[in-house]
Amino acid sequence: MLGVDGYLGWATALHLSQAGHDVVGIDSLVRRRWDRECGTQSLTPISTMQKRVSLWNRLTGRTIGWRQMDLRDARAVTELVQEVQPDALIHFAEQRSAPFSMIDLEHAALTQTNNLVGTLNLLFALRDYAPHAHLIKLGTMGEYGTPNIDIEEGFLTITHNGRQDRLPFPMQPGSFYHLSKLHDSHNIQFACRIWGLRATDLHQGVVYGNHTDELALHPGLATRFDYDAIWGTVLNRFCIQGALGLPLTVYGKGGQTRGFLDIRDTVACVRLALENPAADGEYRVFNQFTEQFSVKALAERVRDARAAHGLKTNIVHLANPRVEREEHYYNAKHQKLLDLGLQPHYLSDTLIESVIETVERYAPRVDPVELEQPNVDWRRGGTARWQARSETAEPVESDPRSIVVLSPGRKARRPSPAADSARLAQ
Ligand code: NAD
Ligand code: USQ
Repeated sequence: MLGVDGYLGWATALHLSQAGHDVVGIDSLVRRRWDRECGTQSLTPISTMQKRVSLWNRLTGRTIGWRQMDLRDARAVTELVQEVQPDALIHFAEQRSAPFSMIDLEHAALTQTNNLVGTLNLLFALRDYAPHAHLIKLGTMGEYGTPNIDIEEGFLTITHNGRQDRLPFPMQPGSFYHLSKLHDSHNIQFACRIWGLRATDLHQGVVYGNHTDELALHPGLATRFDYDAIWGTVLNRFCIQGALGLPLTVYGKGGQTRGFLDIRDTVACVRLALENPAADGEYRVFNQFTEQFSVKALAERVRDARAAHGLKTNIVHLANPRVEREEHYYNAKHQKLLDLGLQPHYLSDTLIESVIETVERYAPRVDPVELEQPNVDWRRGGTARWQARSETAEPVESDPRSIVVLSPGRKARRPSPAADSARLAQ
């Protein structure tokens, strides 16, 4: 399990461990460092990996192995695969924020080198030491963009000049982050074709929620939960804005439509892919989401859930910091995981209310500024607010292996405003 310290990686590790799988968790903990750089922190306090895995062991008797490792380190990755001889590699370990990747050249290059080099290292290690292991890679629905035709699951049958072929679906990603996922997809597909590796590329939609059966066992098992303008995803942000009585920030007209899923379905989908592996040489794509919504419709759902308790919520339309279609056709297929037995948890008012309850518990940790305005613009990069933060922030990278050249003008480390995160970080 790669990326085990993250929002989804930790929840999935617990779910698979509970289901009887032997899990070894890997993470470089770089996300905790990126949080310090961005001045952001998880809404829920997250404990160190050592504490979380030992608590899990105490509560359930199950063991999750834990190793700190950077996937960009080819030798470490090779030795890991050689030693562990995994049946499957579940790969969550990437820079996953679209705004982060659009701040400037440094962050775009960091995103793409981190994501592509890590995945390439895994592919070569699999080729040499575990060619039959199943690679389960977290990709994204954002690889497709918003075409004016139905979105298929990875491939499209095309007739051209009287001839027909089944070809990769045409992709139009919407950020340097989303592009990194597409480049990964190409590399993985190529490795399956030339080396006979097997892989499932899970094109996942936007995830919401912070409860699974396993996470609910103890507050010390909590997974991270982001709400800020860099890392927070839209429904999680709306729930948190709503809980605090702040306006819900719809970017532009709000007709942007995306696939969404509950975190309980993320963990179930990964398990389904794991327990129903791709064949040797097969590269397959599952579109991993359960419902599609426009951003505006989501804001209205949150407003209505609060109105049921007599609470008033405003929806504001901010100038869109992203370059994206705000009104468009969207119809994405998502049948393959249902065929494997997925039983979706559809968006409910209870879910919205349960997130709101979590927010109320941790309200003192919220920085409301993070909920007001976006701080990255797709056309110009980091805004004045971002620039002001980065003047005093810890550098993005301190690793000598980094390929990215840091831009000049970074200053010394500042005391982190995210005091709890820093204390909890290893
Ligand atoms: P996250 O940032 O919470 O977790 C990612 C983890 O990967 C972090 O703990 C980070 O430290 C680790 N990591 C990053 N680069 C690494 C490297 N080079 N070596 C080792 N560890 C590294 O992100 P998340 O929300 O849990 O997302 C997990 C995956 O799912 C990502 O690949 C993301 O693109 C994908 N995804 C997420 C969502 C969502 O809504 N959260 C939706 C679709 C797809
Ligand atoms: N949006 C708002 N208001 C906000 C925040 C976002 O209107 O306050 C809008 C955005 O403009 C966008 C949509 O909501 O149209 C989704 O934005 P997001 O930040 O929730 O999601 P995105 O940037 O696409 O990225 C997230 C995860 C990423 C994952 C992706 C899945 O961070 O890792 O790959 O969702 S998908 O969107 O299907 O590509």
